[in-house]
Amino acid sequence: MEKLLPGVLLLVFLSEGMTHSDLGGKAFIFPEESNTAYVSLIPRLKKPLKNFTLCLKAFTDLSRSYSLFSYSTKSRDNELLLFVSKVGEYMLHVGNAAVTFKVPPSPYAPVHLCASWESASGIAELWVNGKPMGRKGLQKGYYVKQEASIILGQEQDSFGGSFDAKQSFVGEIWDVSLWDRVVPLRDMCASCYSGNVLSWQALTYKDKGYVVVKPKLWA
Ligand SMILES: *[C@@H]1O[C@H](CO)[C@@H](O)[C@H](O)[C@H]1NC(C)=O
Ligand SMILES: [Ca+2]
Repeated sequence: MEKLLPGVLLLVFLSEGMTHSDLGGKAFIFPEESNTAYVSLIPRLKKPLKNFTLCLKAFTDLSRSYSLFSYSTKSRDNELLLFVSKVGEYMLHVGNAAVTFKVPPSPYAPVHLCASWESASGIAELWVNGKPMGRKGLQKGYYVKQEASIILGQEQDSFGGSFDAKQSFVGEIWDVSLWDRVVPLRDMCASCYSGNVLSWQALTYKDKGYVVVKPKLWA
């Protein structure tokens, strides 16, 4: 009986317009600016996150601010947020606090981003295209709450909503993965995208508005 449960849950999701799919080799394209287009990701998460590693790849030619990964809970809209405030400035938010990483700007090229955070020390790392951008500390001792609304394409200012077109993502995102541990990023391979919380190869998601899935253009 217990073994049947994941299948039953999946059917419930699918009946609500969810897709469960191996997106290996594919990307989400957000073709135009809006406050209506987004992809909602369903995590496999049973406990709060004491540690995490988030990786994704993206291409955009935006020069304004935009959200790359917006994970909200009912009490904190920026529970786990990866946000670009301007070209070359990446902000990682944990529990509504934030640190900024300055990255040599290389606009108009695809990026492979990995961010990790450890509760015990509060230390956050950002790696861009396999290179470290330093370490900063925030929210030492905090746990990232588990009842999440995870959205690509828009930045949430409330649980599942309050989007601003001027913070929307326009471009392509692929190979999104989330682990419930700190994965050593020095060894992170470009094709590692099977996180145990979110896996690009077994992704449960729901897309809304103008979002297109196509074969990816970059590795
Ligand atoms: C989180 O990371 C710390 C140190 O890196 C480790 O000691 C701890 O067991 C981890 N906690 C979980 C729940 O994985
Ligand atoms: Ca927000």
